[in-house]
Amino acid sequence: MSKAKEKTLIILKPDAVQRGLLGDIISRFEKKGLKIVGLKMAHLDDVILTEHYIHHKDKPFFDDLKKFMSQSPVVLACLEGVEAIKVVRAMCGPTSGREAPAGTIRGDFSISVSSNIIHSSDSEETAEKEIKRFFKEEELFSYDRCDFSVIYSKDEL
Ligand code: IDP
Ligand code: MG
Repeated sequence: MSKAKEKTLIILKPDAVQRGLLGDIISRFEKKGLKIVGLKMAHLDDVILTEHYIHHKDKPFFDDLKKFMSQSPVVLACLEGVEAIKVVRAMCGPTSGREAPAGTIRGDFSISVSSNIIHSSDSEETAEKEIKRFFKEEELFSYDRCDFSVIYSKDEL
């Protein structure tokens, strides 16, 4: 597989939708050089949120987190690029918007630990699972971006 084909999942959470930040955030990923290979809006229900956050089921914030994530639709995207998982996590910043450095998405747009704008996959294993959880095969696209020859050097592709 080409190095530039690594895929990760992001969820623009209800606070990003409510606050009209979708365009600003998606634009950052496009400008970085990540390719959007899947994009849609969905209202997540309790079943899928329980599955998605199952590793937090014993945390005191579990129920509130699910409530927050289902209070409005979210936007889901699958992004592709060299080391996409690590790059996107770094662009999002650490969990707390108060700790996240300026220049990161959470650092620039959030002052909360829970309402922190965006989710992104944290490892190859999670990315694979999460992409399958939220996207059907036919909702993911393979295409060339005409600027990739200047975004990457030849040996990176
Ligand atoms: P991450 O999104 O940075 O990977 P996780 O620890 O996996 O952070 O937590 C998942 C989500 O749960 C966070 O993005 C945030 O919305 C929420 N969350 C995490 N820790 C807390 C907390 O201490 N209080 C309230 N909500 C939290
Ligand atoms: Mg996490």
